[in-house]
Amino acid sequence: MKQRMTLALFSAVLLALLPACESDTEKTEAQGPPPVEKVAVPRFDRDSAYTYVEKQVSFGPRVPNTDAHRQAKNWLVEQFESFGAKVIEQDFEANAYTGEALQATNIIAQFNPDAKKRVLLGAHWDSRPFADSPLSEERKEEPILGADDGGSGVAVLLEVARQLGQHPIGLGVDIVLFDAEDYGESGGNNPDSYALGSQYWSRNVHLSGDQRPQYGILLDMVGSKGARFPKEYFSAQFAPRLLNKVWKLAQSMGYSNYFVDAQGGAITDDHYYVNTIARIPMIDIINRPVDTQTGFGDYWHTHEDDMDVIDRRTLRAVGQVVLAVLYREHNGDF
Ligand code: AHN
Ligand code: ZN
Repeated sequence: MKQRMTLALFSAVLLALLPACESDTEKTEAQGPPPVEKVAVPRFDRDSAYTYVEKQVSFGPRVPNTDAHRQAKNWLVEQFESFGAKVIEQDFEANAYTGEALQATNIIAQFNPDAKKRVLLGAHWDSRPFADSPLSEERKEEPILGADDGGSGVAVLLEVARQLGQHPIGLGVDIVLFDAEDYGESGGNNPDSYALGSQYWSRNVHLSGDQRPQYGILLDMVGSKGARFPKEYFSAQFAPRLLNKVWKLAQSMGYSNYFVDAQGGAITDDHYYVNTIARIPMIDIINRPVDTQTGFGDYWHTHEDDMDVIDRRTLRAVGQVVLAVLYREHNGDF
């Protein structure tokens, strides 16, 4: 008798509790997924980014099929892994316009590899095998250090990755360091001889379906003193809304001296192939000074492209804008 009473009481309590649980589930279902935990935009450490340029340059020119290239690759992979990223080495053989077969690797660092909503960030990690700018006067057959041309974009993305490791967000981020970007034929008649890594990646995207990145940002020559980033032509053609949003954000952060309100010329850079082959809208942040003979910095494709051209303030401006895009995107404020 006593036992039956207890059971009845127990059932009554259970019944009283059940509807409460049910209505709780109904509530969350009606409201959709829980709101994301907002995360403040971390501070981009320009000194850290600067040391990442120095380290790359210390290997020597990062030209495919050389020891410096292999050593730099191993170091880059280690760095990303130490920041908690999942790293994919996408190896491929590239046919250079010279006839050489290049052993090349796109280095892919993923944060939140299972997340659906993803953003792509890119830069090229190789450096040019010749110093063949029309302004170049010495050792034109020798490879360049590429502190800015290659090194700066990679350094900014390494520091962004370090911050992502320290201040986690739910957004999926795919950092792709393209190889064999700068092994192309000078003169402008053979643009497809450049950007071999991004052409390969765009035909072999490491993600599919609902995981494909929604948009991308490419960094190329983002570290020199007084750099100027007009709105590059293909970026304006393929990703006009993203381009204007990023420039507006940069200007609101006080970086209008770098992110100028001006139309820039077309550059067949890595983003061109990501846009046309992978069909992911991607913009290019690239230094285009006003009054130079080449349209790039005077150090471009010369041996002057060393640590002396690098300015921490430029690295910071670009890095802080990239971080603002990612964390605002995560927070729903971009
Ligand atoms: C062309 O010159 C056709 N594209 C490569 C742009 C570049 C060279 N970026 C860095 N170095
Ligand atoms: Zn170059």
